[in-house]
Amino acid sequence: MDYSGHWVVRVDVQDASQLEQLLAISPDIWSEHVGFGQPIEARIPPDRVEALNASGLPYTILIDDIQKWIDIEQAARLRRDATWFESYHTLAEIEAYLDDLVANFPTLISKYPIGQSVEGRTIYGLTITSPNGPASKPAISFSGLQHAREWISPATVTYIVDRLVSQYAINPDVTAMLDGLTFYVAPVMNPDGYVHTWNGQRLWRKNRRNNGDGTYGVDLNRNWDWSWCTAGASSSTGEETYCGPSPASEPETQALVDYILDRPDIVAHIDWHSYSQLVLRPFGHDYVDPSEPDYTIIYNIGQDMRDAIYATHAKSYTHEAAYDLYLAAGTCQDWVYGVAGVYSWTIELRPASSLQGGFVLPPEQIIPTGEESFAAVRELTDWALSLTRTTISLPNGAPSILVPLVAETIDVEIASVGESLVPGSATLHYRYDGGVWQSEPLTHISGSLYQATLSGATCDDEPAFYLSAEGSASGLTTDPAGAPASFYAAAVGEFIVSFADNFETDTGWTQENLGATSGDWQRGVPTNDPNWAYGPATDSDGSGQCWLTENENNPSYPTPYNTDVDNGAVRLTSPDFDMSGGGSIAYDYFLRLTDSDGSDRLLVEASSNGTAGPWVEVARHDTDGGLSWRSHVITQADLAAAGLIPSADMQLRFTANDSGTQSIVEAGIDAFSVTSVTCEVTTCVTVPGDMNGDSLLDGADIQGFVDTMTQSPYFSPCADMALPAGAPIDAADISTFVAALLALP
Ligand code: 0X9
Ligand code: ZN
Repeated sequence: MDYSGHWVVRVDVQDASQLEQLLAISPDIWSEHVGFGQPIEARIPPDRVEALNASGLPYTILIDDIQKWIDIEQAARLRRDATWFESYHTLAEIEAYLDDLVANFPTLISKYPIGQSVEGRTIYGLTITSPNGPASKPAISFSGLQHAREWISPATVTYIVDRLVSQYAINPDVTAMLDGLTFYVAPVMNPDGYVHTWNGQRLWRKNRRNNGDGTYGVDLNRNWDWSWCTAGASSSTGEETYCGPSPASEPETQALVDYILDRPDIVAHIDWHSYSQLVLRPFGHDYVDPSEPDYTIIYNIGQDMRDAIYATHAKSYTHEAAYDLYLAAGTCQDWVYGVAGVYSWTIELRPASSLQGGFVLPPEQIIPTGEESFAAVRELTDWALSLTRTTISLPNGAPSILVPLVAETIDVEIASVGESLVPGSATLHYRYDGGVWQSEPLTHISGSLYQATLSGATCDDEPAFYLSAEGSASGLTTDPAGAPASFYAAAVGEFIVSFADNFETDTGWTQENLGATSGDWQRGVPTNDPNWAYGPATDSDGSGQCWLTENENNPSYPTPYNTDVDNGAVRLTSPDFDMSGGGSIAYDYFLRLTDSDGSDRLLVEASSNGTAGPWVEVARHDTDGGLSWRSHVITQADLAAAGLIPSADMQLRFTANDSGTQSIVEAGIDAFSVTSVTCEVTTCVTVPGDMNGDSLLDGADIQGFVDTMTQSPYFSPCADMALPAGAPIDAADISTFVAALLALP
């Protein structure tokens, strides 16, 4: 209830009729004792003032606006500890403070675990919204403290959270923000690192992963799966920007990945860092910008946030692309926009430079930093509050291959924010023959989850599909965008490993020395030479043997030893393998480099014409992987991009090169496999009506038969009961099929 304009008045009541008059006008007598000849205090709502004046009762106004007093009271209650934001706090203090907020405002904020750090600490998430407003609110998410030493980050995020919950129903802006939006907040993404900075290592940046080589920590803001470790990041464990052994290898990163992907209502994200006073928009891994219409929206919001910050305390923040600062790959901001499709920014908070303390910002600046940051968030919410959007996504992806004659179910997520989904508008559009699109409604499972079913396909089909839905305000949307011109296409068949080599036997690989003075490729069990700290301890797939650059197990040497490639290149070439049906090539590789300037590398080339070539580059590994094996897949798309047409006469070769200054180049190859797609449905030719391919005609074939007869475009030649199969199926096949079933013993 809003008491704006409500008065409290004092009336001297002389007799019963005056008392009656007052009781008729005021809904709420404040005095405890009511009688004649004594003053009575009563609340008068604004719409009763006229009646009060008309009554002729003499009165004095004691309070002219009750709401003002309530506001003051609330503000005081909420600032339970006025000094909280005047100093930085430990992890335990921050968590206790948030628990307190939850206890005080249980209808506005909740706190829950979203993951665990390397050292087993809980990473918390907060949901902040009001019980009022529409059912489908757009959401904004924040991540704080990826970098342990940036203490102003969780302080600012906590300030924003505090203000959102404590000003709700007091400040109309905040009320609108929580009525119209949801906020998902991870205030401390890197709890281990934060604790470490409170235990004497004030300038620690990374998480607290034990890298196993005496060094600690992965830079979480280089660990996200977006162009991972390709620029402005290091694969050396001891570096401040160590990207980790693989994308999202760190539980802290993964926790946030899941947190964001599980919440399709998120439309914008801010990753809070310090320092330099910057508002950074994507991308940062390379000199590329988001495409339109996103770019203009992201750009304009960035400008508005910068201006709002300046308007608060006249602090100049620079708004620019992240790549303008420096290239850095595998950052949160790029992943959030690039993978999750959520508009995202990195905000680097105060101070402007290290002259003002750098990461060690004086605590009296927490509140002003919080205030200007709140102003930036307020700008962002202005955009989000007017957003109406319906998005379709496939949480488990689109099938790239359909097993012949088997129906495939696809999960579809349809999320509407700021609007509702037009009932019955969720639709699958499909065609198997390149012709006209057919459509059928999706099946609603629960909440925003739907399912589409692609019926079974035959080998010569070319299944294609897309999805559409309609938002009540935004209209029709499709996935993929731009459908039906673009659509999902699937092959029909099954993946089979057509060539696999664990290097336990000689399958015909050849080694060639291109002028190196050492490091010839050799097949064998890694010697794990105690005097050579650069080789792998074991092979990758556990079979025992692999190929390594100089791995001497020659009995004529006193002890097994290992050494690397020097002063030139050594090449390992595969035997022929068949990829005429298309497919992909996978292998594990070991690459220890002490000079990662790009000239030392393991070059991977393919030929679709055997040894004769031409040889075309299909991959280039030039980052140091420490003592770990890594995996790589060369997809059919990679081959196509390199201009190679898969053939029955494929070969791959690996060239390890030590050029320029002499340095360590130790390379290995293991777990080599070629996977191709084949499609064969032949069993029904010998057993008409064998729909499931088990070479029997029995009750298990009934469903497939019915599907084939009833679900266009489900067509299986196996339903043709007249041999040879493949002729058109017709009603005569139904009676033959039924008769054959009835004749079963
Ligand atoms: O390097 C980072 O992770 C961020 N700066 S910080 O000083 N807080 O460490 C900035 C990342 C911004 N992205 C790019 N420059 N690509
Ligand atoms: Zn940072």
